[in-house]
Amino acid sequence: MEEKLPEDLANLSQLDEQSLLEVLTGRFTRNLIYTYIGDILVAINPFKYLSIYEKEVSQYKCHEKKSLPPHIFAVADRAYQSMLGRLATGPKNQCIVISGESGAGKTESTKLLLRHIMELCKANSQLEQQILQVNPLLEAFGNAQTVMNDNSSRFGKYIQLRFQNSSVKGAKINEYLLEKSRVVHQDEGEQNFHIFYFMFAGISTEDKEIYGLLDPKRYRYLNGRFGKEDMVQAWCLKYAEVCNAMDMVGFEEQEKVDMMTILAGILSLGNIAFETTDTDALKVSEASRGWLKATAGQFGVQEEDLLKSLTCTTSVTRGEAIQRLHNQQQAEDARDSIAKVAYGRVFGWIVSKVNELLAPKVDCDVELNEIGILDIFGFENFAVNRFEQLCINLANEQLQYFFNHHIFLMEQKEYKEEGITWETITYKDNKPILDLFLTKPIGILSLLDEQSAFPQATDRDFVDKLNSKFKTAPNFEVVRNHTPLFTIVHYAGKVQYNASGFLEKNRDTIPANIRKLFIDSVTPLLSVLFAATISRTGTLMPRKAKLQVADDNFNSTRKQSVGAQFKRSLAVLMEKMFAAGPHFVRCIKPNQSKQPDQLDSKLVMDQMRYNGLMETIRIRRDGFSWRPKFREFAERFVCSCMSILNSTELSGWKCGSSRLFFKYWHQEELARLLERLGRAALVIQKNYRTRICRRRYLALLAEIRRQRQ
Ligand code: AOV
Ligand code: MG
Repeated sequence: MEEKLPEDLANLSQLDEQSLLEVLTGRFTRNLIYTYIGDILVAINPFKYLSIYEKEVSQYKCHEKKSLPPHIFAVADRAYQSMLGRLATGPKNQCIVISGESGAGKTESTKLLLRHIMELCKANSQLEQQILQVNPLLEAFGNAQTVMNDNSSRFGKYIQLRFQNSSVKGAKINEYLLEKSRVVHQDEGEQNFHIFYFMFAGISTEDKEIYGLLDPKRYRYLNGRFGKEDMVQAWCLKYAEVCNAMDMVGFEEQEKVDMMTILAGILSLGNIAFETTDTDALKVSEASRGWLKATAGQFGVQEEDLLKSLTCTTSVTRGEAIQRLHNQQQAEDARDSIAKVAYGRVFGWIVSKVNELLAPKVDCDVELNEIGILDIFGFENFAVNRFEQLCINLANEQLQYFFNHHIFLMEQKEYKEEGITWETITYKDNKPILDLFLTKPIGILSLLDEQSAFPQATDRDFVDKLNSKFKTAPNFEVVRNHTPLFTIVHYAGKVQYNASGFLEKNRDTIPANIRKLFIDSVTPLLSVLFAATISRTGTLMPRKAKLQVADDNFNSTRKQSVGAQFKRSLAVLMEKMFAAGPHFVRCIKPNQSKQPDQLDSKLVMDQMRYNGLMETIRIRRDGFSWRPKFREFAERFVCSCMSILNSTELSGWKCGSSRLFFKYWHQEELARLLERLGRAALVIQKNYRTRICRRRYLALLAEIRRQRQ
């Protein structure tokens, strides 16, 4: 069995798609969901609880890879040891990049990684608990049931753990593009954000009255549906967990009350309907007068003001306020946009609050190192794909590119530069797709911005523009249809997008009168949320902070479009990740029906192909994934490097013109050899670490060069 089901695919003797699939399937049926490709972890979602996260906690600590089966904890251990400089040379900051389609297991992996890193650094218990509580909190507000995943992340997040030496000092979350439209609309088989259901299930009858919450089935934004008994019980527990998390992280009681009231207000708002009168003016339907009153109460605003902001737009031209009356559709749009913006602001506020509370409390001259964990929304292809899916899939393209860049591009470029004999491994380069989105001046996002800037332009105009610009582009397909559709051939498959609503969602403007309405709210939280500005990367910034932060973080007075903001935040993220030591977890979804013990071969094969698994195995098997510069290497192993390099146990490494080329397993072997060379050697090494002795260094260079000839 061992022979047939290797733990490391880079050791496969026979390498073809079929045998690879057989290995993964064989392991999966034995509940072996984790498999290595060298230093990369492949994880197949088991869709059931496996008891592999208990005793393993104490095993995967500073362990040798070969000594234990593949595990997600091993990735955490490796990232942590690398950050401490125990394993390799290279940057101290680390990033763990988790990829895979929707429902493949990214978020669960993130939680396991986080848990294990906290275990490894033996965090002080309060900070550890706070950091661990961030997830249930963010999931309640940012996750929802979709057809692909019952707990689908509807936002992307990059969690950065900050360390001083080996102990954690704080954390910071960056969030990306919450799918706000879900608040007002959910497709068939999907739900609103979890928190709404948790709230109804968990809140006491008394509190329901205080917040003004009625029977959940009465709310249009919840599609008039609620859960069955067992569901409600589970949600009730979840609500308690969220409340507990808010307490642990450090939210104040009043803030929680305000927040719940705003959520209740959003639901009431959704029930306001409009009708035209005989005089063609618009009014709130008789049946929803009560909802209008309730909403005004919950939002802490005047009923007339709320009504006005729903039924007309006020614009200021040459100093004169001009009112334009809404038609029914416009009034409904205004209602929905208030709901979306209010929810979006609450979410943004939670994240900034978490960041404030978890910010490292250390002197500013203390050097902090970082482990970042990236958990975004996975690749999506629904029956109808909208602006949100376009952004989500773009983010996934970007991640795939990051993976390709590290694994194939950089590595093979160095072989060439350093004169290492190498047979090039080709891989599916998705740069053309990224360019299709991001290139200036004529990428999809720029075209969208251009069209969004014309008040009269329609979604159809946008698609017509795309069609004329990209009809010959390799990853774009024109769709002839009455509806504004277009198709993109993504790295993970073809997706047809429906552009209806693209311009509106990209502009995402809040009319001045709505903003004013909320700034004047007597609910302190609401007022603060709307007085806040949004930084260029999309993070919510309280107004007073503006003066303290460099201008660069801020918008100019003109608001950036959602697309432009997203593009920028992705660029910032990539810059950070490119500067860190990367660790990859590739999640695979075994079946579409979310069932345990079922593996759909075609589905898995598709993912293996678009992930480039075969190519990855080939490069890990034949290639050299650790390529320190001579100097880096010498600094790290200063006193013992020649004896190590000359050791008969270390074979298969090569020497380039300025770098050494090691296989992925060499790092561990070196660490072990170093250990064996004794404590004395280690002590000397430690002393020399910061300032390498020049004479030794030159001798080493000469020795390496001599060996190379
Ligand atoms: P995702 O993050 O990759 O999708 P999740 O991490 O939410 O996917 O996983 C989906 C579901 O699969 C979870 O709710 C669990 O029920 C199950 N699952 C995943 N990993 C494990 C595991 N290691 N052990 C047991 N069950 C697991 V999305 O957020 O939709 O892209 O946007
Ligand atoms: Mg997720």
